[in-house]
Amino acid sequence: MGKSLTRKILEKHLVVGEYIPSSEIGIKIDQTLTQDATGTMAYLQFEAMGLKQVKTELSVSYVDHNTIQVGFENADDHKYLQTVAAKYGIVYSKAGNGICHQVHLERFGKPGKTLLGSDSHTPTGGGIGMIAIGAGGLDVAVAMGGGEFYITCPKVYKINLKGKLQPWVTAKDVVLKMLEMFTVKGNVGVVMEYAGPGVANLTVPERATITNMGAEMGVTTSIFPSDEETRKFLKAQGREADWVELKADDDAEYDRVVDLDLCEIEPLAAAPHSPGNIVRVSDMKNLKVDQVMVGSCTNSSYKEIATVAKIMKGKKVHPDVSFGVAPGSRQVLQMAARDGYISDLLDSGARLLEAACGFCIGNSQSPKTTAVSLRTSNRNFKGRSGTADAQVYLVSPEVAAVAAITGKFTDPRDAGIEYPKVDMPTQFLIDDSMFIFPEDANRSVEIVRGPNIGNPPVNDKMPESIKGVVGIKVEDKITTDHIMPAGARLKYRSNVPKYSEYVFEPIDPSFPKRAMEAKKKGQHTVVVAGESYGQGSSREHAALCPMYLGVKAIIAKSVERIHAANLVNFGIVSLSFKNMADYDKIEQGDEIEIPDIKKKIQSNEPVILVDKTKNLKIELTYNLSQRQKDILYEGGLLSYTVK
Ligand code: MIC
Ligand code: SF4
Repeated sequence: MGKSLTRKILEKHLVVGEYIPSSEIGIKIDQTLTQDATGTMAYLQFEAMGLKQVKTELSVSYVDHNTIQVGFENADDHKYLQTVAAKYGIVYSKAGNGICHQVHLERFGKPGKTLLGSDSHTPTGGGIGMIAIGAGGLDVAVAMGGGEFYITCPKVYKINLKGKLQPWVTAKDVVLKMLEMFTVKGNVGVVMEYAGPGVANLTVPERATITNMGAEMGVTTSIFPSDEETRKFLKAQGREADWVELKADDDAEYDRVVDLDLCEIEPLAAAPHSPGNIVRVSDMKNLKVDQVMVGSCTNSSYKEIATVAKIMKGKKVHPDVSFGVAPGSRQVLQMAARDGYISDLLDSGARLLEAACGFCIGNSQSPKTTAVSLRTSNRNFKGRSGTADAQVYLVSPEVAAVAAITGKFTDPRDAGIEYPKVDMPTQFLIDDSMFIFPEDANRSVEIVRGPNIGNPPVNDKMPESIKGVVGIKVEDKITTDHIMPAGARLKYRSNVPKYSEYVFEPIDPSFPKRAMEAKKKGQHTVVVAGESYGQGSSREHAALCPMYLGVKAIIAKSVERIHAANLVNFGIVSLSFKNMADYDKIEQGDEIEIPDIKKKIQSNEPVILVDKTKNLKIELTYNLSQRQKDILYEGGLLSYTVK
């Protein structure tokens, strides 16, 4: 039997373990990326490791999330990131240069390489044939130091693409279709590998849209082969030398094969409040729209911005709609300006937004109360837009543009507009002047730390027994946006004590005070959760800040991949129920004890939760490798790495 492309790349990078699906493997990381919101903590942790320089082939530090600069905090972080990059040999991409994933695809991604990024949408690189994985900042810091990255050796699903997309149907609809089929949970430890004759009909940015939003399925990553389209894209970026042909063997073995006919897909949307809540645009007809936002790392390439501009040309934005367009990178913005598309957009009444995450992370463009907002981004979790009761729908740029004109959800196929044809450029505008490339001479540079930048807190060693209280009980599908909100709170990422005041803010703002009081009394806090806990972003603050508040264990029906790894990295034990019905028996405020947890885990014995309030004993399970256990005993990866 032949090999999948995923297997070929992973085997080439394997440093620990064997390629046996479901076992833990350690892989070599060739490239890393960070963004400012997770990067500051990642570099503080890197500094704490005491190394002289990064050991990867390439590490890039992007500033794209927090470019609003209300107050001094963002600017302080940016200066810190710039100086730390110069010192350790990291490429620095200034604010305004674009969204990390879009820029990385344009300027640095290489087929066949591994990329680890402190952002959950790092799999965008899969569009160019990379194994690109999102992780917490501390894992990225370790990889920058030359350490391997650990994953569960994945199951590989072949998504066999056939046919061609019809006019007005886009790559966004393909990934929304995938989300309809696979949902947002239950895909942990899976890689989606796209193959088949339909692949050739998708450009690299279209493939990147699919691998980008594949993150919402909870998979390890998604990948496309590297073919003639990939060569053309890299050539147009002046990087043909980076191209290699890569594909699966014809007789490759897969864990599952699913056929997807591109001709049969129709315009789709993800309805509030989950990317997996898929509806047909044709069924949404006439729902009035208040806001339309085009951009984010999912849909902001040159072709997409040009297509939107062509739809808007000669037309006006509906009087009741606020329409914003954020190109994904400075390259996209410069080209769209040169080719007259920005002018067409402005003529129509569009608002030009910075080439950054902006509206997608909820730190700007919050819609009005109860607004219907159509966005081309990838997440519509409740409140993420900054407006708790806004109804956010995720759609393609085409559906977004047509709604901006009509003021309501409209099936673009029925709008009476001719489908705008935009060809992929054969030559992109290349201007790398907003990158600062490290020079050896700069290694003596002094790192600038503004008052917003603290030290990464270190945890105590694992206690023998956990004794305390159920600090909060939450339901299924709690995202990291619920645990650690971004938006207006984003500027406290470098200040853990302050940021910790907002843990679980959208669910129960009184949690941090309760947890802190318990901590002061010497009690531990545990969190009880339903299925798919920790969906969404890679932000390690969703583990780091609870750790700071004294959380020692999460007892959940299931935990998503990146968050599960972050919990281990910050010394929080992730436990599950042997009998899922026991979830219903525990309540917030219950006094609990998990006796001898350390010894039990060490000797692989079942762990028992004693609920003293209810007078109950509940059996808990765990799935930890020896390496993870050792990290937990030390209180987290930082202490384990520098010990
Ligand atoms: C997101 O889209 O949720 C973010 C903001 O990019 C996060 C990273 C972060 O919280 O800083 C992600 O996707 O990992
Ligand atoms: Fe930025 Fe949004 Fe992409 Fe996250 S999903 S990296 S916030 S554009």
